[in-house]
Amino acid sequence: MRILVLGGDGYLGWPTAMQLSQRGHDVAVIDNMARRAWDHEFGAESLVPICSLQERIAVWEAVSGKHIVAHVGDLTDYTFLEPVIKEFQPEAIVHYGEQRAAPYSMIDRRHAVFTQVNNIVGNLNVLYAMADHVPDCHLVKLGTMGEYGTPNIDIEEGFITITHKGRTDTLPYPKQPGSFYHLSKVHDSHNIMFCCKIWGIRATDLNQGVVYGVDTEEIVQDERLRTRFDYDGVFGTVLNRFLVQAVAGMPLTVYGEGGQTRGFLDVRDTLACVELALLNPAEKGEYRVFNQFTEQFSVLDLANSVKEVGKEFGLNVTINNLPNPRVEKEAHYYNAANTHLIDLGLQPHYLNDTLLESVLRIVQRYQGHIKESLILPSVDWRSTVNQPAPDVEVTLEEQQVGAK
Ligand code: NAD
Ligand code: USQ
Repeated sequence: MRILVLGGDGYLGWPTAMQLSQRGHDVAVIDNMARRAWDHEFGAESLVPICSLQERIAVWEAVSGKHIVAHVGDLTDYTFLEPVIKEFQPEAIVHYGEQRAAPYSMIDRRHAVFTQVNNIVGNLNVLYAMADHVPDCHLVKLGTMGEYGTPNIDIEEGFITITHKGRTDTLPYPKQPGSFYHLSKVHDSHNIMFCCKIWGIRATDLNQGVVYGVDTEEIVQDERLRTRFDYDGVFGTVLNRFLVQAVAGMPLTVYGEGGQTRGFLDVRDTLACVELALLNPAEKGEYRVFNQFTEQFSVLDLANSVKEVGKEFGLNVTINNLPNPRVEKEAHYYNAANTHLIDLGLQPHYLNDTLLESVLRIVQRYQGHIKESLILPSVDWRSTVNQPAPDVEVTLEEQQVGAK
């Protein structure tokens, strides 16, 4: 299959591109390297050093004999995107290429606007290019479990059947996202569903939970193939952050009570789910939603697991319940369905001590790179308004170009 991976330089996009090319697919990737530039705003970087996309592609070719084609450009720029899609004629597009951090989107107005423009316009451009040039292509779009929020009823996979005043219909599941980033994914979902309806596009929206882990079958073949590993207070996700904090000897940063419960999955299962969606495409005109996670944990559950495993490493791990910088429920009902991918054959890698130990070992290898100043949360949901305006209004793109 000819597969175009959008966001192919990112945490998930790069290992996905390698795995799909290993499986014999013809793979091209698009990325504008924005994720690397966003690090310059905070003086952050991936804990695990990562080579440039071009170097990783060259190493992958030497290791596997497989060639991945890279296109460096911005999805929001249709003059860049359209010819790539027109010429490559993808049979499937895996779309990871968005700004994905909730805290980044809550810094201030500029970051909120940037996140929504980047994500929604990029996604809309992809939909137009598909309709114009590859109408049979299957879009596999990464959405998020956070689109649903934390309702006091079971979460279904995208749709819910409701009887109201004696009439029954199956409708999109209500969305109550918790950040401008998560909202951008809701807006994407609506646009995709609409385009499936009006143009007959086929699409799978993967509502993914929080991903953890560092190793995939392909990555472990050469240290230069490693994917990024974020631990800072803006881009780091919770379990990856706790593992770094444990090694750094810093208390685990549980926000508030720690009863926040989310769906989680191993990075290897992200790749497996995407492959299952690709091999079992949506019908023409079909918009379907799979909830992509394998287990549910509360933040406190995770902190306690890291504390236990830390003991085996001789680490004295402590937990600090910080005032929650986010506006979210800290104790709530949470029960989400995730049967569609299991029905397609997903065999999950469940979180266990062996996995935690293997990530801890990688973190220990790069312990010297940990910047402790980046660990505490720096973005508060309540103070995203009334931020001092810059003297001269520059766009984030201009600021990032300046930082490079
Ligand atoms: P990432 O930030 O590491 O990778 C995203 C990549 O997209 C980056 O390399 C970035 O440069 C690129 N990109 C962003 N905007 C672009 C644009 N306009 N044009 C071209 N390239 C652009 O993120 P990730 O962790 O790999 O996540 C990938 C996707 O999966 C995201 O859409 C995210 O919302 C979703 N997701 C991630 C997680 C997680 O825990 N990491 C969980 C659920 C969903
Ligand atoms: N949390 C802590 N301490 C920390 C970091 C986070 O208690 O040090 C808490 C948060 O308050 C939140 C939960 O852990 O309740 C998850 O936070 P996170 O930063 O790990 O994940 P989130 O902001 O939800 O975003 C991540 C990815 C995003 C993806 C989402 C899936 O960055 O791209 O969409 O996970 S989901 O959570 O299902 O929406």
